[in-house]
Amino acid sequence: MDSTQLSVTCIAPVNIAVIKYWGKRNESLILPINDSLSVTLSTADLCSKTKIIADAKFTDNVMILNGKEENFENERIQRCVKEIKARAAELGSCPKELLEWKIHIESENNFPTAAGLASSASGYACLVYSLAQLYDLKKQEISDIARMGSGSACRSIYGGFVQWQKGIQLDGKDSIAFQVAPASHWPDLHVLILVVNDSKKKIGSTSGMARSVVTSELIKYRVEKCVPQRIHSMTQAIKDRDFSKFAEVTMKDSNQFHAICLDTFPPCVYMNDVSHEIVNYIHEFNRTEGETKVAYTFDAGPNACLYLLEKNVKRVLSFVNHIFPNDNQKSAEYVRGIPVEYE
Ligand code: 2P0
Repeated sequence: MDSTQLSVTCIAPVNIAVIKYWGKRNESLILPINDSLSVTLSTADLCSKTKIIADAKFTDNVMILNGKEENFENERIQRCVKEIKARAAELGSCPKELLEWKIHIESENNFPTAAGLASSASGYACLVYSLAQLYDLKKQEISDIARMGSGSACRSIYGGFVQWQKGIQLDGKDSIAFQVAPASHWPDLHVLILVVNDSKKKIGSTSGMARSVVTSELIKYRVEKCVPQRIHSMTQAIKDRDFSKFAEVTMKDSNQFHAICLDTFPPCVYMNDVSHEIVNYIHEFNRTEGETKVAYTFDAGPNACLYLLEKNVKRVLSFVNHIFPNDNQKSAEYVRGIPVEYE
């Protein structure tokens, strides 16, 4: 190679699941017990940005996350870097000496951690995508490598509507994400995130789901009897742009996920009183409007993600502002997003 330095910069967006991933069958490879399905949001709204510099003169590998140095030996980072390099070496996709050079990684999110939104999905998707650019693995399947960083990250590798199939192989090679439909298929679908203030420290997703797998009875029922049908109904709802069906399945799956969290022992309590009020208000709103105009879904925290059609955004926003005026007592701010398509 002529040059002694190479650099790439990439961005990757957040995704919000409508059929939740909860539970692993293999902790170190991050293999899930059920399929999941999500919508990837626009990078203009919520995303991670990662710059990687490889330099023949660097003496150490360095990882800086949101301005703070991280331990490069972190198991998840190591798994991603090693796997990408192994594939590049096997395929001979880049010069051999490039694989020897140390790398400096700098990553940041364009949304505040205080917003309470999970950044591991966009963060690891961005890290793995950037590494794939650096080592010229552009046309290769990389969602299984992003998965080794954080399960939900594999879904952020693709835009639009994305399914993560759990796979059946022990090595996880078939536990990958794929696009169900591009964002352009349903451009008027919007997302509104209500950031619910909450000071309580929640149990992290990784340990919460591990506890659910061991202690919850309901999780077995969900995996066997509910998720396969839901994936089927959700895929059909997306294909038909059937908002009412999409909303019903989204809300039922969120509720069942949180029921499993409560069936976990000791329980994982992620939703708070404001979250439950939002649920009640939305059902009441849909009932009085005479049709389902909004769907809620909650991840491992109290924030509500609302799915709705563009024509109803104004009406729903005025409803949200009416029930949660910004009085600092019981406030819900919002972030708006749309599904995104990207290369
Ligand atoms: C999801 N969540 O499908 C579900 C819904 C949270 C609730 O994916 O251990 O941070 O890194 O694989 O990916 C959060 O799980 O967990 C998650 P690890 P991750 O979006």
